Amino acid sequence: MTPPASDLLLQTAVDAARAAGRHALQNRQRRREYVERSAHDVKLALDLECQRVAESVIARAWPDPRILGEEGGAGAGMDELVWVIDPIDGTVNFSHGMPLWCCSVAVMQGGDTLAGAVFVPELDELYTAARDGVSERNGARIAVSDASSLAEAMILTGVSKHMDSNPEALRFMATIASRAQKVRVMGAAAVDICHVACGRADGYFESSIYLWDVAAAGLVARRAGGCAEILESLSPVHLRYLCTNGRIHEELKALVTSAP
Ligand code: LIP
Repeated sequence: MTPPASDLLLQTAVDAARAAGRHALQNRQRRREYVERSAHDVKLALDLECQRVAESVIARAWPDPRILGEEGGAGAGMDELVWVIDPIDGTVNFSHGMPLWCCSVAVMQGGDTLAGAVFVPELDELYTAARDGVSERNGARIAVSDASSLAEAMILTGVSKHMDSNPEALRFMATIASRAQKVRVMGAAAVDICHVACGRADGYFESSIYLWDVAAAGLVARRAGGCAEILESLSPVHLRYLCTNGRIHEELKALVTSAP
């Protein structure tokens, strides 16, 4: 199936991410209404509500959409459009009142992201890209940094919510920290990757992350001149993922793929 024009898809992704973000922001006082809690993660009533808000915006524009996201959804054939939603990426940040969290909406077909929007409500920043366009923040074009070695690079990373069964994130962090200028853990993968896209950071790596965390932001980074790739698929939606400004890509990739 030939996909619809990417500007139409992007507009829906923007509308859905903004609507979900507004809902979360307006209900910030309910940020500790937990649906589930585990040692290193939370699921909030607002995660579920924001997912429903995003889905209803998408369904108004594209009837009977296929949805895949942190809060559930069905698989789809290679040819079908799939809307990939993370209603609140950085849920733990959000639950503490930390402003680094976002709503991420991507539309994919056969493994390619056609358009994506990442809305960071508390910074009032909207990152967008379509696969045949440029990346923008609040309508202004953005570009990756020009750092050309790890020694001058700030690398963002994350600690898996499955820490207990998967402590390797800390080993990766130690390895990267020994070579980069600085390593930071900010707590919201999509925001991290958008920060690489606009040059505030030079790279992002996570050993255990999900498709809905990276689908929209990865396209934003690519269309801003960066390089984003799945290093390993741990399942169809569970990934080892690397995104950089392009210039440090091979150096960081060699480091994380040879890390003990
Ligand atoms: C979170 C990520 C974070 C990562 C966590 C988690 P959530 O997403 O964005 O950077 O380190 O493991 O996956 O669960 O808040 O959408």
